Amino acid sequence: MPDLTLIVGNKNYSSWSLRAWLSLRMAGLAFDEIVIPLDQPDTASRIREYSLAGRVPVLRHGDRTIWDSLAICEYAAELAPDAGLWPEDRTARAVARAVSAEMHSGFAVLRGALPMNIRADRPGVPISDDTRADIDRVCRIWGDCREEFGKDGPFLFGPFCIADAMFVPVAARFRGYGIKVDETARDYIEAVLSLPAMQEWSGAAMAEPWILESEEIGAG
Ligand SMILES: N[C@@H](CCC(=O)N[C@@H](CS)C(=O)NCC(=O)O)C(=O)O
Repeated sequence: MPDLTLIVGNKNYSSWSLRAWLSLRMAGLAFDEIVIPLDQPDTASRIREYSLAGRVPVLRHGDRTIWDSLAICEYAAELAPDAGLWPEDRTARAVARAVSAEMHSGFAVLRGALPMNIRADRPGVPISDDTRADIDRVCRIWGDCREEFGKDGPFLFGPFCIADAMFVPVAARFRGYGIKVDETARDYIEAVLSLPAMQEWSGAAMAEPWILESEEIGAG
């Protein structure tokens, strides 16, 4: 059994943590977890005990540290090569990597305007044109992947893969803020949020005591 520990932020708010956690879970890897709540006086010092980059998620494997969500997802794929965390087909795999990288490095407007908040049930938050453009781009990615590569399952490339882990926090945002999307996107959101592992994460998020005002848009 690998000696793995994943350090994550609050499950309700930490979208990057969710991506890494879900990849490890879907790979079938056993791991311990440590939750470090964000925006607390000791958050920075607690994260720096594990990573000088000062961000979660962080994966510890024995005395080795892997930081950054996408690097952790890649590491999970290498530890569990039979788990299918990347598509087998080379073209599908290249596109899966491209859309994962696009999520990892982009969508700053969407991420800022609609912070991940698993507990949120707030349809009707105002959406700017720039946010709508990011939403439309995400839906286009989902539609194109589903159409070209998704015939063998309900996820972007059929069976679950890292690209789904990268987009699952966006699916949670769209549901939580009642974002209007097309039918393909609606079905995809339902599929990823219904994953038992995702239900497990959401249940833990709901039970957390911390409320971060900066992330609670459209509240009250
Ligand atoms: N590029 C990094 C981003 C990680 C990141 O920004 N994590 C946030 C939480 S979701 C964080 O650690 N924030 C630290 C803080 O707020 O003090 C990754 O993909 O892992």
